Amino acid sequence: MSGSVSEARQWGRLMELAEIGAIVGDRPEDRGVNRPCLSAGDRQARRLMIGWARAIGCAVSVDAAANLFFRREGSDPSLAPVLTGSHMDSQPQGGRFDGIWGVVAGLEALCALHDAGVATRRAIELVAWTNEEGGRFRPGCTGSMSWSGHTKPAAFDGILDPDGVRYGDALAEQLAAEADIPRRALGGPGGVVPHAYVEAHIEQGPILEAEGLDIGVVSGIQGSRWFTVTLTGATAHAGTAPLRGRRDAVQDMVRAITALNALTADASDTLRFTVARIEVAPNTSNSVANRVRFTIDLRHPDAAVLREKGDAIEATIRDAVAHCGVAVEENFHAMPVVFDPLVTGAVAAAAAAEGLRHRALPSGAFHDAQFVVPICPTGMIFVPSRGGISHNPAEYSTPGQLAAGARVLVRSLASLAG
Ligand code: HGY
Ligand code: MN
Ligand code: MN
Repeated sequence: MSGSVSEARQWGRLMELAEIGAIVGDRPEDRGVNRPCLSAGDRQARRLMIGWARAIGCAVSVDAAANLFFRREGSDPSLAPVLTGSHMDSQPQGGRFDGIWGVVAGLEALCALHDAGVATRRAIELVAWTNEEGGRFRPGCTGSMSWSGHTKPAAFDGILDPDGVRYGDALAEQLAAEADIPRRALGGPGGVVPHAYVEAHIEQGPILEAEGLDIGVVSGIQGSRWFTVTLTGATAHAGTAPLRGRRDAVQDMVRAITALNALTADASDTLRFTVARIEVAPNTSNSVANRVRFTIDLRHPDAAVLREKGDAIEATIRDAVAHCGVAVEENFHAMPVVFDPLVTGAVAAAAAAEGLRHRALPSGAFHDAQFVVPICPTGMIFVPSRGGISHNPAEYSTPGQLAAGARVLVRSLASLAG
């Protein structure tokens, strides 16, 4: 039935979805998307998916976290379903494939099974997780963390986006706009536990392309910790206030980041330390900044290193800051995970059956799969990213690479679903 995967149908759908929130990157040929979660564009894209899924008889449902599910029945309803999926939201300067390909590939797999007239014993469900990126509302993976019981959904309600919109209100707006779609219970302990979960995703790194490979059999995901740091000083006149008495939040941010660079220095270039979102107040050129808020994204595959370095962040900042008040809040902590041989084995066998060059590969990016691991056997499929570029409109994978990924996905799902 992998022969029923249609490269043209999958690519056509991806390009149609890429029109929603379309943006152009640094070069005219870099066509990306800015499609935040829980937005009108997100709902428009979801309606496209709903139409395509209903056309092959899938049942559609949405849970209280606005995770969107498409279900293809199996021959034995008493068996737990196999789950596949990814996310439809993008970074503000996102690409046309991060997340959304995994959802479209899951639909392509269901269409291939439908076209081939293949019945699986287990139902297969496709999910579009809410807010994987954390681009609009920090942190990411709020949909899969709610579904898996990792975090109580209400814990996210007070998060504000850059325009001051509450997550809880944006979620309510999404659920109201999709009131016509049947509801389903949140998953995890309270709901139906899937038999297995497979997520197809672009690699977002350079390895598959550099090694001339077609498929990554993802072995696991490194750990991530996110922090928000707030420095509070005193504003003053840039022309009249002597330097010695200032409580300059920007200068203290520089001191703090310099000290954090030393804390996280790693000659092996394994650790990932990123400061990329900075808010300054009053943000005028001739008033000393009295408040700075900046984010920290810290990652490492070894839980002990992640713990040691992450736990040292607050003290490092307090020691480095000279004049300002310091507040450090940790708002995301995803432990490193190792995927289950039941799924990695199915993916490797599927790639081999398709005659595709493949290897085991860890993920540097986090994914919703990270939060499904404690619920059921979980794994992922990677396809190459051109130049390893992602979170950038220049992100690209070819129609053929994505079709090969969909063929491996449908084979993996069919074998796991019997
Ligand atoms: O940041 C990440 O790792 C994911 O791509 N959102
Ligand atoms: Mn992603
Ligand atoms: Mn991403």
